[in-house]
Order: sequence, then C-alpha cells, then structure tokens
Amino acid sequence: MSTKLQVYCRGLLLVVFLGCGFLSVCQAGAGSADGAVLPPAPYGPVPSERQLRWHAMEFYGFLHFTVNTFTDKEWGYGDEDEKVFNPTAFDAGQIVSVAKAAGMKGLILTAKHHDGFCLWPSQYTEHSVKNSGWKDGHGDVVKEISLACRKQGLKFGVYLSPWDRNRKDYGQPGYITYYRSELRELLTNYGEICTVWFDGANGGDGFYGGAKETRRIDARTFYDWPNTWQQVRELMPNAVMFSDVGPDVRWVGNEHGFAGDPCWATLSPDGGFPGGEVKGLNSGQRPGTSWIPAECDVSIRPGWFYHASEDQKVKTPAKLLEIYYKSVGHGACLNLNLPPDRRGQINENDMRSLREFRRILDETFATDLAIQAKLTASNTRGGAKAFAPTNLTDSSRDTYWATDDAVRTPEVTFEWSQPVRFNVVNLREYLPLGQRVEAFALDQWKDGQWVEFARGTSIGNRRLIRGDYITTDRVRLRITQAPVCPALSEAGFYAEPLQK
Ligand code: FUL
Ligand code: CA
Repeated sequence: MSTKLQVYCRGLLLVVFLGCGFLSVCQAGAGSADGAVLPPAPYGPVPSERQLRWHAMEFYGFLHFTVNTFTDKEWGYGDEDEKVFNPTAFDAGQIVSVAKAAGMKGLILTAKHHDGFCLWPSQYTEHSVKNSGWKDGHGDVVKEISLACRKQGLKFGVYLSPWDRNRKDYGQPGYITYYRSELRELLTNYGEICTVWFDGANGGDGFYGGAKETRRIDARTFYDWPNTWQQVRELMPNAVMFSDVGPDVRWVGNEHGFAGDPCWATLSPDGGFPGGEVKGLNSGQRPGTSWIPAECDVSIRPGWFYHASEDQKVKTPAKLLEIYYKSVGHGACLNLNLPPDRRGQINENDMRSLREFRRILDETFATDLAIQAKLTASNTRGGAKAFAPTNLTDSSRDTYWATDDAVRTPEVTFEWSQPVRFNVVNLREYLPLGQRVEAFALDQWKDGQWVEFARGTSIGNRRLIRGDYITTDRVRLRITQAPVCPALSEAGFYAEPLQK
C-alpha cells in the first residue's frame, strides 16, 4: 500500500470510527467520554438566572397606595394637594404580614402612580410625602415597606409610573432625565429590589404643572427604554423588569388574572418596546425568540386603589382560587393587588378572603399522593439514576426525569397499593433546558382500561390541572408532543378539601 493510500485509509477508518461514536452517542442520547450520562441539550430560548428566581416566586403582591386612596380615585390628575396623603395608622408590618400569611413571596409598591406623587421623599420633586401631613413630612413609605419586607423575608419591588400627570416637563426630553433620577433613588437607597414594574398606561390628559391639557407621546420612542433598562441592569443586576414586552417579564394582556391556555414562556417581541403592538401576550408565542414569561396582575377588589365603597366587593376565596389555578397553574406568576386603606393597613375583609384562600391551598398541597406511588417510565435517559422518574416526586425543581434524545413522547405510570382520591395534578418542567413539552395527556385506570381524564399543552414553570375527583390506583402521564426529549421536574397528585 502506498503511503498516500495508507494515510487515506487511516483517515477513512478514523471517520468511520468517529462516525460510529457519534451515532452511538446520538442513539443513547446521553453518553460522554467517561461513560457518564449527559443531560439533554437546552431547547430554544432559556431563562436567565434572574428569571429563574422570579419563576420560583410564583405568587407575590401589589400594593396600590397613594393620594388616590384619600381622594377616592383610580387615576389622580396630578394636581393633588400633598396634604391629602395622611394615613391615620400606617403599619408596614401589618401590610407585609398579611401578604406573607397569604403565601406571597414579595411585594411591589406603587412608589409613584400616574399622579406623580412619590411615596418617598425624592429630592427631585415637591409632589411627594415630604410635603404631606403624614409624619409631618418626615415619612417614607418606600423605606418602611422595604424594611418590613426584609424583616419578614419577602422580596421587595417598585412600580414607577412612566406616565406622570403632575410634571410640567412630561413629554419633553428633560422628563426622561427626571424619571431616571427617580429610578436611581429607588435603586440605590432601599436595598435589594426584586422587580422594577413599568406600567404601560399613557392616558393623555393631566395637570402637567398647571398646563391642564392632553399630551400625546409616542410610547415606543419617547421613553428611550433601552437606556433606562440599561440603567436598571447596572444598578440592580438581579432585578427583573416587567412591562408589556419584558425584557424579563411580560404583561399577560388582561387584568383579570387569567393566563392563556396554552401560556408559553416564550415570545417574539420583534425588538418591540412598551407602547408598541405586541401579539400573543396572553398565550405567548411558540417558537418564540425570547424567554419572556407572563405575569398576571389583578386586584383583590374591583379597583386598584382602596375605596370604602368596594368593601363588600372583595374577591371571594373561590374566585381567588380560580385566579390562582389560571395564573400560577398556567405557568405564569400571580401578582395580586392588596390596596392599603386610609389607615394605611390591609382591610379586614381582604384579610378574611385571603385567609380562607390560603387555608384551602395549604390543605390541598399538604399531601402529595405521588410520593407513595411506584413510578415506571417507558424510558429513562441512558438508564441513569440522575434522570430517573423518581426525580418527579422528590420535591425538588432542580432534579428531573428525562429520556433519551430520540424518545420524545414517553409515558410514566404511577401505581398505588390502595386506590387514591385526587382532583388536582401538578406538573413542572425543568426550566434551564427550555420549554420542551407541547402536549400531554393524563389517564386513569378504570374498569380494566386506561381512560383519559385530562389533556393539555404548555407546562413550563407549573401546570395545575384541576378537575373532578378521581379515585383510582393507577395514573398514566403521556407526553404526546415535544420537539425534543422532555425534562420534567415534578408530577404530583392532590385533593382539594371539600368546600365548607
Ligand atoms: C394600569 C394602571 O393604569 C392602573 O392604575 C394600575 O396601576 C395597573 C396595575 O396598571 O396600567
Ligand atoms: Ca424533582
């Protein structure tokens, strides 16, 4: 054999050898050089660390509180006498403890609503608590709520309305400098901020320093969002930013608390900024170009601010549960507004509703029936323990059941020695690998055969299926559509307490 041919043959052998190696890795979907089974490759857009922390919160609260609380309005005109802001018994500890008892993991305060009144003594405006009657102008609501949150272990976020009906310069470039100065105060003086909430409302008319006119701005260009977002990243890198289109968290498209079904965590904002037309807020888009999951914001009352006339219109525990299942249970986060009253506390009626809502949720999720079940999967990635179906029931979102790359529609059965009774199923995907499952179905073993009792599409951070009570000793979860092998971190079965 000539040397040339020898080299050629060796090269060919090498190609064949490497090719076989590559093929076997693909088939097992998981092999590494040292024999360890590798995790699946991520699919599509994946969440950032800060988004993962946000997903884990699931349920937090809004506090709408400002001059409107005292003028009985929803949108203050911006001409309010600062003296009207005068809570008679403001108690940040009470507000935070009510939120905490309800199961909220954080609170987002309207540091400034559309009226422009600042709940902290900003050095850049006179329209703030410093000119109010409250605490002789020495009070700071942002400080008190942020400290109470820290003390009780809740995260703290701020809402800073871009629309400002008080400012004379609203609509001119100087306003953007003002807005960023306010943001800087909030992001440098109050410790860690978990969320910066950018509202999308731009109603038009306002006081505007006495001009009392209608001002129209182009919301896509006027606010110069890229630079404001950049400022937030620099000052508070761990904070997520909410707006119609993210960049971290998107609006769900309504204020009823309902996420779509499906509700994908991905979206194609097309470089859109708040104020632009964005399609698919309620359901997300698949495939989307960015990971921008939805937040459902809704008030416990008809209005966002406290009105005594709405004391009898507080959402019932049943309504709050419906909202929870259609927000958190659709993979979104729930931001439930609790408006402090004129005392500066959460009203008793709201507390009563929240307590019962929490009691039902706690009782529901106290026992995961899946823990007692024997699990059998149609496939486990590389046969490895690291990806075993038991990862579905270890109460950790960091471990997951995954299959070989080629197995995209696997199933897992749960078998009990005695029949169990449940009406809620909980599923969770392992988010660092992207949203992978596109459809699934659930079957119960009934009269000697499998009978489907639920089917769904998106799972994402969490999918709660709530239906009729089922009694069975066997359940099967089928992944019916996925572009890649699934990676599921939780599957559980629960029984809601029967309503009193
Ligand atoms: C809207 C505002 O106009 C409401 O007053 C409220 O703050 C809600 C959360 O967002 O856009
Ligand atoms: Ca797990």
